[in-house]
Amino acid sequence: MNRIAITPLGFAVGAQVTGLDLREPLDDVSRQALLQAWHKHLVLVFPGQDLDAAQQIAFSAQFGTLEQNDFQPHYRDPAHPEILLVTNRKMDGKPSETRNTGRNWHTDLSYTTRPAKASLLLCKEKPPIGGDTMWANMYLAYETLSPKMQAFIESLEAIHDVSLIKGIEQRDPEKVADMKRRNPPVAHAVVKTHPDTGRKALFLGQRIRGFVGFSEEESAPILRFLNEHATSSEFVYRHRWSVNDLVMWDNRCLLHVALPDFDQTKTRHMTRTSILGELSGYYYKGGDDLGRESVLQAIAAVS
Ligand SMILES: O=C(O)CCC(=O)C(=O)O
Ligand SMILES: [Fe+2]
Repeated sequence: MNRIAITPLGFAVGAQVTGLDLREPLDDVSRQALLQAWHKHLVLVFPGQDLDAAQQIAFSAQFGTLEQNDFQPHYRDPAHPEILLVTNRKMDGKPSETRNTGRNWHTDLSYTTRPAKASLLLCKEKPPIGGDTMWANMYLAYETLSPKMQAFIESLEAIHDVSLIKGIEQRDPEKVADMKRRNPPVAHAVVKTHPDTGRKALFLGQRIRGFVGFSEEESAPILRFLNEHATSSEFVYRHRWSVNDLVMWDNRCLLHVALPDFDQTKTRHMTRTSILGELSGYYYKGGDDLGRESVLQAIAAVS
């Protein structure tokens, strides 16, 4: 019989889970205990889990249907489409395309109409210092806004754009063009209700180009305020990886960012699985936002 121990790691986010061998299937009691801890702590860290690709896939699949990474097919493990390689190991003799994955605050696959429900990232190799990842609690970010601001953003929709992935311009232009073709901009509500907990959370990040119906000039300061607030240090947990840490997080109530705080000549190799989320949002065709220039022209026309 497994003896699960759950120890909080941060004030706002994060708990460590020991007492489980993730190579073994979960029994119902353990699965329920994990889900309960996950809904409470949002990020679960399982240290000492030396899983191969098939074992990571099998563990992840106990929480839902796995993403096959069709949104970003160039970066998956050729032998296992469920595994995305987040690595700075050279691939085919060239610098890896995913060496700078996750360098701005984001939710996985927010630029699609099916943002990931969860992601599970396993550390296979890491530099001696740094290469940390941070997560921010979007329930607290929402709940600590004033009632007036909550009311203001209730109907706000943000336009998520794959081309705002930080460092995307350093990737192979042909692959990037293909990513953009596959992923036209998508509008998502800024406030979403978590389907399991019923709590409201902010759905934000730095891959947003503005708000539907707002001009760029109007959007920018609102977005900056909301992102700064959402990633305040009170809401953040910063994880220092050890090899064989598996970290499972809930994308529906978190933002995360991968820090470049390490010697890039040292290997950092991570494998990620993601769980399919619910369909949400819509492809944004644009056109209904009035730019500042057009407003000024409209005024000139009537005055
Ligand atoms: O490499 C990391 O620490 C996280 C990268 C990332 O954003 C992800 O795998 O979703
Ligand atoms: Fe990510």
